[in-house]
Amino acid sequence: MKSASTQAAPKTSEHNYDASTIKVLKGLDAVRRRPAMYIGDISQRGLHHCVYEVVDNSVDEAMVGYCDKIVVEINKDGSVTVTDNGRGIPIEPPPGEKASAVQVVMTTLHAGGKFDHESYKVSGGLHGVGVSVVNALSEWCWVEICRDGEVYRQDYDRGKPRKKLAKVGTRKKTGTKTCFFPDSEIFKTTEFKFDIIASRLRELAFLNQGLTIILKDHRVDKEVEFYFKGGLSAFVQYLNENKTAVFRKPIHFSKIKDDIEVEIAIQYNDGYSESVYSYVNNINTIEGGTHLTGFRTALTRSINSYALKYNLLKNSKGPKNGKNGKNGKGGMAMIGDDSREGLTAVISVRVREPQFEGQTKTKLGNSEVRGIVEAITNEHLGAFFEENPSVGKRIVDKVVQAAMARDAARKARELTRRKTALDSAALPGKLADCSLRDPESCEIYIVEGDSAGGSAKQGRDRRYQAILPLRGKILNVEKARIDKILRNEEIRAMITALGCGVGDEFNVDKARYHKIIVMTDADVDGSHIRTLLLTFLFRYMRALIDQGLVYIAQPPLFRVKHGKTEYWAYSEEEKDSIMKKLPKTGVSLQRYKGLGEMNPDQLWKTTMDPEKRTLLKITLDDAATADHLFSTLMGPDTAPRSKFIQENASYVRNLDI
Ligand code: 0RA
Repeated sequence: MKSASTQAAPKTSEHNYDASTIKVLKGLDAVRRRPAMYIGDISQRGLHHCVYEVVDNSVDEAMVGYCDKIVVEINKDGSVTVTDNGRGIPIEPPPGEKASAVQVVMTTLHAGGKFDHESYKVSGGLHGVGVSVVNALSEWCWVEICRDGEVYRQDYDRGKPRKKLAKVGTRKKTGTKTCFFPDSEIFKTTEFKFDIIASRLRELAFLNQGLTIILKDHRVDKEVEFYFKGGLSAFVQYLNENKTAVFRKPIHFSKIKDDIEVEIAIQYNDGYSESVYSYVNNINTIEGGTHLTGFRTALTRSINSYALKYNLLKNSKGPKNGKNGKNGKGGMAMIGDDSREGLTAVISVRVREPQFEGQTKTKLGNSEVRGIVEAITNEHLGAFFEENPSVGKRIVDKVVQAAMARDAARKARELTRRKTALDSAALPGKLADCSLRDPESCEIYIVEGDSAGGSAKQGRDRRYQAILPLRGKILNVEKARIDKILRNEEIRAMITALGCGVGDEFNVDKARYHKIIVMTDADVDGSHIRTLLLTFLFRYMRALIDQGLVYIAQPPLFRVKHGKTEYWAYSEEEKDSIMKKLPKTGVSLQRYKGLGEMNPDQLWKTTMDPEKRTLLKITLDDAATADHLFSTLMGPDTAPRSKFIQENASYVRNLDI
């Protein structure tokens, strides 16, 4: 990477070195020196972040009501074009500037300020760093603006304008078109993935009711259109698509109070897990925050008061007046968790100056938001239950069942505790633990099958690698409630080995290992077991995934032997390229179907040795898509599963690795 000082200054005006040019060069240089500071990382994630950054600007224009269509194109040459039908970025130089407003936006860090849209801008997190960052990290980039009947265009190389903004044509309509080609000097990969971009665009279309977003992939001639008349209602229906809803139409309301916009949609399903997604200014707040707290408090309270008012808890046989509280009428007691079993909801707020906190800066900190969300939710749910008593009763029924199951689960958990207390170190017998105790340096391999488990036990470095073999299939947690899940022996072994508890008692800080590595065979069964394990971790130990502690081992698919030399191939392509390089004679090829076919030494060398192995970290950039996927793959219905697998055969393969 070259620094600006070694390159000629661009001719952005007659005065090559005026103050604003120097500022621009310094800015570009800072971004190119430390790209990760601006876009998170320089891998696939950061690359796609660039697309989101450009799209966000068009979405901002949509949020203020001037744009209803955005087209994103992945071009044959690997560049991306984003087109909107908004007002177009202003042209006139801003006060005190010589360059066009377009140029200022495209070349100045955080050009916001004077151009502010008066919309909800983001402070913190990765979003909102500005399109100038994308420009700086692109080998080339151009913008075309249609405004006042003219078409204007400017081209850039690594963020520097080639020439001044120029008129290149005429057009009646208005809008902005931005095209960028990511710089391979910066990014580890420059290949855009259709599915990754599609997930984010779908999410944006759900969050911005009535906005049409089209994604076209010209590399393969593929196109999708996202437009949701129902907005957040459509979002929760999508999340519940493969589940059975308890009532048909989601409860959906929105209100603006003290300059804070709140929109919420709720629908229960007959399952047991909670799928609540919260957003601030279109950003998924994975760690929650004040908006989520306000919502939860109000939800529990509204259901509870409705149930009490109409005496709906009175005759239930649930836990009464236990340590979890009384309801004062002699009926059963419900707690917050009960009101969230089978709950699917999306909470979207728009806040002018959001404060993001937490480990991943995805937790809303603004305290004023809690009360506002709580008040709006209370008000709307209260009214809704009065007007829709049959839905209200169905929800209360659901919550009562959850409360009874909670009681059963508590008993099951106590049983687990008593039983494990009898064990020597309270750890499952089949766990081969490591000798070190510091979680930071310890890892656990969760291995499919006793025979592979045996090889792993012999092959490992026992100082820091623990092995937990699981026998056969584990329980599908999408189809079972927590009390049943807790009775499953394989799951119990996993819970005790990991050490961080489960459900209400889950505490990620207690994890005994900081790498949890799922190692299964490279066949259909193996991928099924892997999905089952990941579903369990996703539903019941989510923070492990959020904190990046969950990995997938990558055992080789082939061994190519040439004389005494062994080569390992982790994909068909790799095998072919190894075979091509070797003379035809004296080459033997072995395909590994299962981990059990490798001896301990081979397993160590290929899959477990930290010096040589590759681990795939499970990340959740897009929890809502993952949720939909897990419910598709693991839900009670087999039809959507086969449909999905047929339609996405290659995607499933990718997803599964
Ligand atoms: C500032 C002011 C105005 C429009 C925009 C920004 C704008 C920016 C982007 C970025 C991508 N698409 C965009 N569309 C609009 C409006 C100025 C006016 O016409 O009054």
